[in-house]
Amino acid sequence: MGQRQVQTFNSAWKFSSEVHSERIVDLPHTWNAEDAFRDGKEYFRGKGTYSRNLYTPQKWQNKQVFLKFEGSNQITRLYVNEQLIGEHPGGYTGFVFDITKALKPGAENELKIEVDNSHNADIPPLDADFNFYGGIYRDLWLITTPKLHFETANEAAGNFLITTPEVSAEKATYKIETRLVNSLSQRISATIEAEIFDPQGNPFKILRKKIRIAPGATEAISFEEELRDPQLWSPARPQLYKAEVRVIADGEILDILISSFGFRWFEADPEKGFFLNGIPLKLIGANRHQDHFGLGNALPNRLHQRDYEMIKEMGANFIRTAHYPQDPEVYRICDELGLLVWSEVPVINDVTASQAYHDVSLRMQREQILQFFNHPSIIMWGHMNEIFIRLVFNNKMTEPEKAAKIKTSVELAGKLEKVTKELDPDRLTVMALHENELYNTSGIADIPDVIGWNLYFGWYSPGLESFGKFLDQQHERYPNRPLFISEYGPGADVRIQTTDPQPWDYSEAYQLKLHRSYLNQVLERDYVFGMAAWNFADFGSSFRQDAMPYINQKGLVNFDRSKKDIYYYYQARLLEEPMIYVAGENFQERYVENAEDKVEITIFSNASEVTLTTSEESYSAKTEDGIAIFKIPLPEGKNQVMATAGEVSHSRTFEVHYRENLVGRIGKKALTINVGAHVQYKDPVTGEIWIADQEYKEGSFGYVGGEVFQKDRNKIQGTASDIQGTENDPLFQTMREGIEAYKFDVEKGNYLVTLMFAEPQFNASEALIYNLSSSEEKPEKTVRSFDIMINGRLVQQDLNLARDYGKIRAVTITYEVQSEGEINVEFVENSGATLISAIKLEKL
Ligand code: GCB
Repeated sequence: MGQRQVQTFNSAWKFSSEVHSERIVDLPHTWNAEDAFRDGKEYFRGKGTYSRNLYTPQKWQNKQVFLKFEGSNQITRLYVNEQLIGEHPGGYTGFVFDITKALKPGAENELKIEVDNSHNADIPPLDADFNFYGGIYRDLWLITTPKLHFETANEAAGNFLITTPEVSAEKATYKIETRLVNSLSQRISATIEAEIFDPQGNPFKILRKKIRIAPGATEAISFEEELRDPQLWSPARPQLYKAEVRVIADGEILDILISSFGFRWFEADPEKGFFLNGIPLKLIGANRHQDHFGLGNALPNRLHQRDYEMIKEMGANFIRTAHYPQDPEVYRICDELGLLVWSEVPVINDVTASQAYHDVSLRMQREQILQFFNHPSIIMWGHMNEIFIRLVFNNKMTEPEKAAKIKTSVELAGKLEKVTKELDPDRLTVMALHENELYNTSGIADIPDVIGWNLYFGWYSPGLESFGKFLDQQHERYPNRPLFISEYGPGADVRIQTTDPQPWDYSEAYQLKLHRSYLNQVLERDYVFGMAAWNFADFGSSFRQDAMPYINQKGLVNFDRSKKDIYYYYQARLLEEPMIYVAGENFQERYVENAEDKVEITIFSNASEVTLTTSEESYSAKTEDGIAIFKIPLPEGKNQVMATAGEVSHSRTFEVHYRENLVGRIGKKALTINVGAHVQYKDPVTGEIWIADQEYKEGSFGYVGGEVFQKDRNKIQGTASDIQGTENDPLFQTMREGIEAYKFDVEKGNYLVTLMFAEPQFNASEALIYNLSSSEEKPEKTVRSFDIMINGRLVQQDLNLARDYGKIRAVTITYEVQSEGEINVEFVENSGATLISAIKLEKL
């Protein structure tokens, strides 16, 4: 047994800040778990203070005492007994402080940790599409060691390095590098041992070196060995070796460190793609952010593990820890599960020319590499993401300013590349680019080994098919560049459903359409060595205004990790074991015209043919790209269907409604319509389904006149603004403008008519930078006023939404109506165009 003692130091810290009164918290902790989703861009960015006492027993006098942070965002300052011990810039890598000298033995010692997440021009990221949650959001460790010990307070955060410079199926070499520190006041002789265990846990080698080390000195001791027939690490067989290094003096083991490692080799060929251990392997997976619903970035390890388990269960073999190094647990679990990793530092969107910014970026890269070096799962070190995106969209910068910015960005990329290769010549370097020629013309794309393209064709730029064309052009122009698709994906909100998906409608169906197309286009091209969906899960981004404000909804799973349909689609494309899934977890309520109109049911399966059975019939269909679509007649009411392929089956109940019968049933069930939208929307609180809109036809219901409202983005319907005063943003974001009437052919009786509106015209103070299209917001329309008549009676005169309620605010008005046999809601314009977002009709 060594004498090093390692324990978490997470419990019962006193926390306070300018905006938080003193309270006791446990780590991991962030102070932004709530306000980033309530206040948007105004979430608290400032200084938080954690304090507590540490009692140090007398016997600690012959120990070294360290505090190890796994991550704390973003500047951390540690004080012990009011003495400043040190400061660490950067929120995503670990660091260790040696606090031995500041401690009073046999006494209470005051610890104070200041953490500051204010914007800081010297620390990356300067800006990015995610939240910079403040706090000590990963585990904190208290470590005591004997005076003679392995180096702990360094950029490696105490890690020792295991390199595997040569690996083949027949033999491998491995090198173990340790650093020993003598904090004693005399010279001492010691033996350093390294013992190696095979993946089955059997010890098979002990290496030894003797050393004499001077007081106060730090010595590097390394071992190099060869091994026959290594048991290789791969996603299919993630076999891990283990190394234990020990310091022995006077026959006593003083210190021990342990690390897993593995043997594998790989290459990314610009023509043929990726090879692992000599075997071709297309890399398919996702990016992953580290935050979670309700918790911000302060996750218990179990939730980190669960994400990667879900990624593996999806059939993926790859993950990009976008956009920053993640919890140490992440790399450990990826080693164990067999996921290949691209890990990167958060140099994103913009850089400054300041020396300090460059230094911190380089330091982050050194820390990430040294801390996570031994993980066989990691194959690529990333060092920049879309570094020119701010510049490209900045119309205030002069040309010389732009040129200077480009120059410093290219210089920094060069420096990052150099540091990375010096520390780790055996892995690939990579950077992620957005769709812009500047990366080529500036030369920055020539710096790393491989290029990742973040491509949003079919979303920010038009045309799903443009994706493959773009890749072919790049490949032709730069045939020696291995290409990877580092991001792709549309926003998708499970409340929004349709069988007629369109770009920007946020439907799950459009998410399926886009991912399917991208998968096909990548699989057709050997030279693209892999792809990572954006993003594994929905994540917090305070400036976003999507279907859900402050959330980037491009996840394959929701922010709480409940699965979207697309997750199962990937299983159908990637899993080898038989799978089948009836899509539509959130699309169980189906509205079709009548008995002749068919219900569309989508099945995901990796079988070539699947069967769908209803209570009446059985149908079969071939799958294409993992999908079989059945269009079948179903009676109104609940219908259970079962999909089968060989041994596997899955069933789901769909509730079918015929639109032609809806007005006749208003007495039993209110009719709720998502006016101006081709999608249906489910309010998760009331359970109401706001059905897709339709034109009026006799005996039924629908709109008369007007057009679907289009605000921005290539004539995409609706607005993506955050509608105030509602959680049902999508319902208010789509609308019909210039509408003349909304009619229902109902029977005589008393009704409630609810009209819902939002004034969409306002000038967004900041355009969404990720909108890569060139369309501008239309100028503000100042006045919109209209009257509303129901069955010929004026119920609302001069409704001016902006004046009476404010812009982009949800407005709901319910009117009591007596009807002799129809309901006719007329909209009469005074100035500007009439407008309505949703309508609900209930019978009393
Ligand atoms: C990107 C960025 C990523 C964003 C994503 C998006 O290209 O690299 O950070 O979150 O686009 O959703 O717009």
